[in-house]
Amino acid sequence: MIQSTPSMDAVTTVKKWDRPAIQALFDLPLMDLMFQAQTVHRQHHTPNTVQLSSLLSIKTGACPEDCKYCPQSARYKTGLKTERLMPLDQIVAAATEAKSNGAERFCMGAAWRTPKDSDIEQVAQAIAAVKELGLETCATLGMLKPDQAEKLADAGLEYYNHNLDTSPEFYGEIISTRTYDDRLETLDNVRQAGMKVCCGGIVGMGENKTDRVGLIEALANLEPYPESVPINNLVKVAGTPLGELEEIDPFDFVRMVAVARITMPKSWVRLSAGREEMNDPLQTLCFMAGANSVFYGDQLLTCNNASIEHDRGLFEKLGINAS
Ligand code: SAM
Ligand code: DTB
Ligand code: SF4
Repeated sequence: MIQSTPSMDAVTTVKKWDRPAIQALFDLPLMDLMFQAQTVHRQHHTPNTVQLSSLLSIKTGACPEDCKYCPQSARYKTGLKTERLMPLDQIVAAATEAKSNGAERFCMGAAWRTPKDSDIEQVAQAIAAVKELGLETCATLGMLKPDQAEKLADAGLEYYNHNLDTSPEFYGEIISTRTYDDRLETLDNVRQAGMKVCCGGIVGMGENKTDRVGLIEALANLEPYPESVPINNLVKVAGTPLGELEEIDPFDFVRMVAVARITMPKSWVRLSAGREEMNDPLQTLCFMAGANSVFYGDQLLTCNNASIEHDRGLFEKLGINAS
């Protein structure tokens, strides 16, 4: 649905999705929204198929940023054991195991504000080694400068994950140590280097419904929109400022997935953090809403994920092909 008004036609930056159009999707009766999302999904993707991506924290904790949701920030006492950059052989061993468990993509995450150039050299080696195993590669290492993005692309990195997290107006309530524009700049550097963008956000951080509209607006109007869109349900970690928040209405989470699917029809929409806390019917609604990728493996970065055994059982029950 291309939105345009006479005044917008006059400028070059015509928005593909404006807030009223996105809000109208959120306001649909749930069955109508689900029908539209499933229809769009089937126009662009193989039905009953979910992509599996495994995560590994290659540098854990002691992060200087203050993201209020994150157990890895040095500012919060979460009891997390910090770890320096993981040696190459351990990364390769974890990737080998992920592949043998059935993962197609392998994502390496590091608790950095921004990597040092020496870190980039080491991660570049890991990327090349993981690619050699026949896995798709993804990394999330914090903010990147243009030359760092180029080095990662040269090493064979296919996707870079860097989330906008929430709407521009709510963002300041969650993070003060880097701006929305900083994030957009990194995303631009990733694009310029020729990599695919994995960019999404977190639901359940105390944002209001308009903030979810604002996040979708920011994502869907990126040029081009991200190839991969992780929708995380906040994992409430004790010791973080958001550790005691109330659960959001599960149908609101499903709506977020459906609106992401409709507004970014060709993307992988990834049902990301928070699946361990979701029951099977809720996850099933998310797949119906167009989620077609999950993080697979017993751990996310530092938090538990739905177990491999449980996921295999769920996919079997639903007739989902997963790889
Ligand atoms: N430090 C890098 C950065 O922030 O870009 C990479 C790692 S960071 C942990 C990757 C993403 O994980 C964050 O952008 C956030 O969206 C997500 N995340 C972190 N903690 C989370 C939590 N408790 N619940 C849900 N998602 C979370
Ligand atoms: C994303 O959007 N979600 C993943 C991935 N990108 C790197 C991370 C979720 C982290 C959840 C908290 C943890 O395990 O530390
Ligand atoms: Fe650091 Fe990333 Fe966690 Fe923010 S989300 S505190 S940048 S590891």
